[in-house]
Amino acid sequence: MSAPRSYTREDVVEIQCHGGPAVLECILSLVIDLGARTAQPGEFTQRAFLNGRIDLSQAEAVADLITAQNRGATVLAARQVRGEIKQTVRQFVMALNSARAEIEALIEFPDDLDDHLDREGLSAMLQRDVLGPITKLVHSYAKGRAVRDGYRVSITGRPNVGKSSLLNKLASAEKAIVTPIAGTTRDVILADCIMGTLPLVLSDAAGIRGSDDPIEKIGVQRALQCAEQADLVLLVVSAEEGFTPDDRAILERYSRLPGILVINKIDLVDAVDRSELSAETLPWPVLNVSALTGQGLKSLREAIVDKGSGTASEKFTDVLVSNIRHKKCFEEALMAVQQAIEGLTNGISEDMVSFDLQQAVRSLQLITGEALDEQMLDTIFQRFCIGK
Ligand SMILES: Nc1nc2c(ncn2[C@@H]2O[C@H](COP(=O)(O)OP(=O)(O)OP(=O)(O)O)[C@@H](O)[C@H]2O)c(=O)[nH]1
Ligand SMILES: [Mg+2]
Repeated sequence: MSAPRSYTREDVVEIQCHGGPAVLECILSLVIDLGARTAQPGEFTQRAFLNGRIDLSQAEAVADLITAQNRGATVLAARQVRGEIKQTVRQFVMALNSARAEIEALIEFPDDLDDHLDREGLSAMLQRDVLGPITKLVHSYAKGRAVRDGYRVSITGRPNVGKSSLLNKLASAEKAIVTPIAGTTRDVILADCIMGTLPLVLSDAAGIRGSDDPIEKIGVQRALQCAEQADLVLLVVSAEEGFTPDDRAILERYSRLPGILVINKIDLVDAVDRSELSAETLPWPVLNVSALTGQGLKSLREAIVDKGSGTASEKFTDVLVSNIRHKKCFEEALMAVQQAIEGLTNGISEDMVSFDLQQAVRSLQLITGEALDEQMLDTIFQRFCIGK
């Protein structure tokens, strides 16, 4: 394929052959003997970027597309490969540059302009065209991440309440070891599954309790951390033991997150005692299940899908940020724009305001790769596999 109409914009020769390993090996050593070398991870995409075929956000989306685990993630990555983030950034940069041009004109030719800088108008434009939309983009990350990586559902609770049993049932796979011994699970166990159309990552971990066992202690720490990062917490309690003060302590720890209180082992009791669970003290819905008999699991699945479908549904029309690096750059840009707006309002000198706007532009250009950081480039392209 002749340049520039190839993936890398360079001349490319593609050799097609029979796929057996011996034939491949022969051809590979032949071309290497003739002076070729094997590609670095992501080198083709990196060249495409360096030769201006795609911007950095598009290159990153290629990696996302390759690793996409579900349809929603594929759709999102494909939109970004087509340049959704690039175009969004371009609009912000244009607005910021036009604001800068207005200010710079005043700095350079103060006598040419009859009227002074329209600080109010400029600040209103920045709020409407830049600050508002970027704030929205930063907030979209929670959804973008859930679409890309799956909705994170963390199963937590005291030891022995049936967390691992529940994970196995929900994931329809024997992922975690189940025994009657309290403190069985130590590592965080992850299971990918799809409920309805919702892709999710279930996690099970050590039961939360104080322990002198050094291994269990680490397990509990990981468990706490895991639930902390969840999109949805399933707090499992035992119907047999009732809602204990330790259960309440765990609940209070996560009550600011979306959650469901799961009363497990209902096969062991005649009636579930909900006297400790008044609506005022409980931020979450309550469901009765038995991980042993499967009773109530259908409703639990429905409740999980219901909670998650707003966050992680496949249907999204707005631009979503799904890459943590992009989110950080947007946040930096946001801070700089905020500072510029404050400067405009508080009568700060024009050159300071212009500097803040320039900072915002730079943060945005880190997303597209127009502003560059060599180390960042290496990190990004190392994520790729060889040959991409
Ligand atoms: N009767 C009954 N027993 C259950 C149920 N769920 C779990 N069990 C039993 O309770 C015990 C503990 O189950 P696990 O799933 O290992 O509990 P866990 O919360 O993961 O425990 P740790 O990993 O130690 O924190 C096992 O003997 C399970 O068979 C249930 O719904 N009903
Ligand atoms: Mg367990």
